[in-house]
Amino acid sequence: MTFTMEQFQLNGKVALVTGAVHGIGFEIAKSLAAAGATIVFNNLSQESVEQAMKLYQEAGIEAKGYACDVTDEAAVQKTVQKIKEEVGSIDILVNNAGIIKRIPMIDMSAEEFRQVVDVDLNAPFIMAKAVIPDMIEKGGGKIINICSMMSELGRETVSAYAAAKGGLKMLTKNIASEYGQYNIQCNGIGPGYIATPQTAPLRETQENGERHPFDQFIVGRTPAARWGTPEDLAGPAVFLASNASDFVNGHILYVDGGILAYIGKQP
Ligand code: NAP
Ligand code: GCO
Repeated sequence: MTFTMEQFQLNGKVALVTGAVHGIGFEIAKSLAAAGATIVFNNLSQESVEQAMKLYQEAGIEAKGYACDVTDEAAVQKTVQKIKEEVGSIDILVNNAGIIKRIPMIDMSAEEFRQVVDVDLNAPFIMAKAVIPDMIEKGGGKIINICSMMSELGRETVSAYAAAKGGLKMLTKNIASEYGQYNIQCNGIGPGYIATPQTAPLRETQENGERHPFDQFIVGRTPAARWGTPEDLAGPAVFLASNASDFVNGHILYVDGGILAYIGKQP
């Protein structure tokens, strides 16, 4: 088929972005809306959903929010059914909700490790499982899993997060392998270091007024020489949600300003 810009349009599509009340999820939801999709989102509490509804309204987007814990399979099944009845069945799922606990591994309890794996790995499985049957029935769909630098790299204090995001990379490839025959594309976005509430503790100015050492470390480690912004993920998200990527499956698109390509500055 000859290429036209129409291939990037999402008109008539229903997109569910999990945890899209601020940060990366909110920006991805706005970009999908700008490309024509109808947006639904969820977050843990009704209060945060209502606050976010106002943000969407201010941005001129008619989004519908649901209070739902992505780790609770029964609640997810119920919410996906409710979305189908109230908005339409889901064409695009973005597994964005995530948590991190920065604790040295030998000080981390097994319960803390499980909590991270539950939100960052088990929940994308639960969410994908809930939407795939309708995608099969309607002849296709898009699943985008928000992975991480930690899908490829390790560092001190993030063992659970790295284990979960590494697992999410492989879940992505497996969904592509298992359901590609039904015209379902499952890909990942691997954001680099992005300025959001999740990374705020790594960017705080020190008591002595100096930059956080991690802030300097990341800027030096990134060929683009800056932190990413949630807006940096907008174009990649629209691409992976649209027909322009129909033969891209099981791929992780790293949006990292070049971190994974770079050996680091010589001393
Ligand atoms: P964020 O601002 O903390 O957003 C994460 C959202 O997920 C929050 O709204 C959070 O709810 C929600 N959430 C957490 N647990 C949930 C649950 N059980 N059910 C429903 N919602 C839940 O973080 P972000 O930086 O935008 O990150 C978004 C995604 O990108 C995450 O998967 C993260 O791991 C990934 N990521 C981030 C970076 C980065 O540098 N920032 C880089 C790579 C990947 P609350 O508002 O209630 O906390
Ligand atoms: C950390 C960070 C990271 C990022 C991100 C990188 O403590 O190292 O929070 O893990 O948020 O996922 O891609």
